[in-house]
Amino acid sequence: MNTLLRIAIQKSGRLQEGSLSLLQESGLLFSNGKDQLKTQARNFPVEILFLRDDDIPQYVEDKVADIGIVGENVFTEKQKQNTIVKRLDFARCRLSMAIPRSETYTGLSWFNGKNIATSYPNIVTAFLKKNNLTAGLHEISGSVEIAPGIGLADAICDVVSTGSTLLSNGLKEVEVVMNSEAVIIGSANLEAAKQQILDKLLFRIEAVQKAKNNKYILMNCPNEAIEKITSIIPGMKSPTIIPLGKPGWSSLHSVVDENDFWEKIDQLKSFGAQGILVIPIEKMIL
Ligand code: PRT
Ligand code: ZN
Repeated sequence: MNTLLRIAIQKSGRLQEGSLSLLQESGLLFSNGKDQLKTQARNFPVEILFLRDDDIPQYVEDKVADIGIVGENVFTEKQKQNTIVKRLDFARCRLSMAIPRSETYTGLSWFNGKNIATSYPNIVTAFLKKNNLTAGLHEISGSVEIAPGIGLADAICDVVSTGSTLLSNGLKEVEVVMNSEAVIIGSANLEAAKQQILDKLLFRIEAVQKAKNNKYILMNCPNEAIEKITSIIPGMKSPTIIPLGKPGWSSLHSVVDENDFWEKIDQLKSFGAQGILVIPIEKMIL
């Protein structure tokens, strides 16, 4: 039988959409029925398992799955023999300490002698230890934000994204314990055939990630501006320059980083560029 790389992803929840689109954008074709627990890609040697995110680190440690996609918060909390293979830049959030808004926060020592409700006992224990704090822990698996309001705890440690859940429960964020994003985790020693499949998949994922961070940019510019423009958007090797029908003008094509293209566009205009088009890139291989 041919070797398959087994990938565990979240069955439903905040990581599901990002995980599925990552695999699909990497060119994998597979069915994704609502009640399916596993599926095999039609065009790539991969089997996908749909699981609860909390179970994924254990499955990977036990080698039931070869790799898995989880939040870094879950990876850190579970303390399994896994490593982070790749950061995925989605499902960004933070794990934070929050206390009732009515409390005056006096700094970390505020937590001494307090009770903290959390679903992340290992991370909180390490955080308390690092800061020489002594506090009680109350482990609960969900709806952590209501714990102070119902008298179960003085403070919480939970995942925060926009902060609106904290706000609507009368809490305020006072310490960020860790930042998190979706990550691919893997067990240490993959057999060679599986490692080869993983390397192929990672190559594709990187091409998709690079493409997302870059845009294809085209513009018309006076020939005397070409050098200045090239210095700020050198592209992958150098820009493509095609003469226009209008003498003294060229069409210049290049690639620009998503994060600074607004700033660059202002510069380009000041150099005399006109008719600037910015187009998404689907895959990018350097
Ligand atoms: O069923 P299963 O166990 O698989 O899923 P789950 O319910 O345990 O996890 P899920 O789907 O809620 O989250 C999966 C992962 O998404 C988490 O482990 C984080 O890594 C990441 N993530 C990103 C988040 C959030 N953003 C987030 N906002 N996880 C949870 N939240 C919660 C937050 O705690 C709050 O209660 O969403 C609520 C809204 O957040 P605010 O701050 O925007 O109001
Ligand atoms: Zn979960």
